[in-house]
Amino acid sequence: MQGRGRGFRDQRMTFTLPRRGVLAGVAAAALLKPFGAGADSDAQTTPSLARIAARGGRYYGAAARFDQIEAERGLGPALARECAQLTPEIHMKWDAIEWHAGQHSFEQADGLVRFAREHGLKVRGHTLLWDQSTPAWAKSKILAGDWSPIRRHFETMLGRYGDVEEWDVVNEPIDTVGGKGGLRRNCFHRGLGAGYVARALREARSLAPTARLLVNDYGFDYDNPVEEARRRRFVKLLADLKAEGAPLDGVGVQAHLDLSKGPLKPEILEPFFAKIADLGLYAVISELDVKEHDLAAPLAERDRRVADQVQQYLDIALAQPNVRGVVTWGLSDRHSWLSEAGADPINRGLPYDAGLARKPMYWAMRDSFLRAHDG
Ligand code: 9MR
Repeated sequence: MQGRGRGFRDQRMTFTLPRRGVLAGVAAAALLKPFGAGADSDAQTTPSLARIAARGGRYYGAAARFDQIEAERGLGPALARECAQLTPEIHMKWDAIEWHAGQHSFEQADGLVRFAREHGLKVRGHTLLWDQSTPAWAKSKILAGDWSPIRRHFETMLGRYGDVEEWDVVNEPIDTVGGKGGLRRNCFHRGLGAGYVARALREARSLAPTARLLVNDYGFDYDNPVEEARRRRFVKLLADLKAEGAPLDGVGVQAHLDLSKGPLKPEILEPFFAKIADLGLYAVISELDVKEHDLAAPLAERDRRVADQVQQYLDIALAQPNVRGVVTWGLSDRHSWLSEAGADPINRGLPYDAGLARKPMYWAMRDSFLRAHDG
């Protein structure tokens, strides 16, 4: 999937914004700016998403790539302005760090960490264990029952990035369709058994005594049988981990929203977050974005649908005291994983458009934070 997201087309168009607070006029002006045209004129005066989120003790962050920050004028300043935190979209994954056994490539991860530090941003660790980003050499050892590559990888990452306060330790362990007992048949499960999640948490804790340790997964958002089963199995996994004393602090709820999946329902989502809270865990909305359903609809309508979905989701999520942060999976549509290379039109499921102007999803997020925090 790497290298996608280049389907850039100038999207400067005029349309009527839905009401988005007092800044709607400013937003309309921002929508007309081309990518890299410099800061929006209001950028210095409008509180950023990070500052608005911080009013409720929460953080706002975005997934980012150092190569894109270097290549795209305007992206770095926008990230630095809006975010309190960056999640490396790919650079801290095992295959990005150690494609060949013992040969480490830290340049991109270090670059992102340096950029974050220079701008006073935190970094979320993403992700220590994910089947899809495990290099082939490590997979074959793990499949043979060997834990030692995991231990060494954790030592490397938690040692080098000791400043990181929050780690996705295990990514995407749930699979209620093709899994075994609802757990994904990944290399860890197949080689090491279902106990790998707890063992990974313990290993991480031994190397990072003060970091917050999370399990991160997707597919919990909608009212359908598959996602209902996924919610149940996820909560059971969390309960089992807590019951056996595994050092788990929180969960990442990815929230890759999808407009083809129907309405979001408070009666589905609220109990889900409440069950997580009952286990003494906090939650981060860790990869928020929206996959569009009808890319042929008029632009204003597309943006309205995306913004409405985000607003509905965040109004529910931010009413939960245990939701501590929101991360969008990228800042600008130009770099979204949802737009394959050359896609035309591109998906518009992030707060900034491809020209790096704020769009209705941005104002929806802002309004949800304000409603949750200021009443
Ligand atoms: O957005 C990421 C994409 O650029 C990478 O090619 C891919 C593989 O490393 O990972 C994508 O991010 C995924 C995240 O790490 C875990 N949840 C699903 C995300 C989208 O696939």
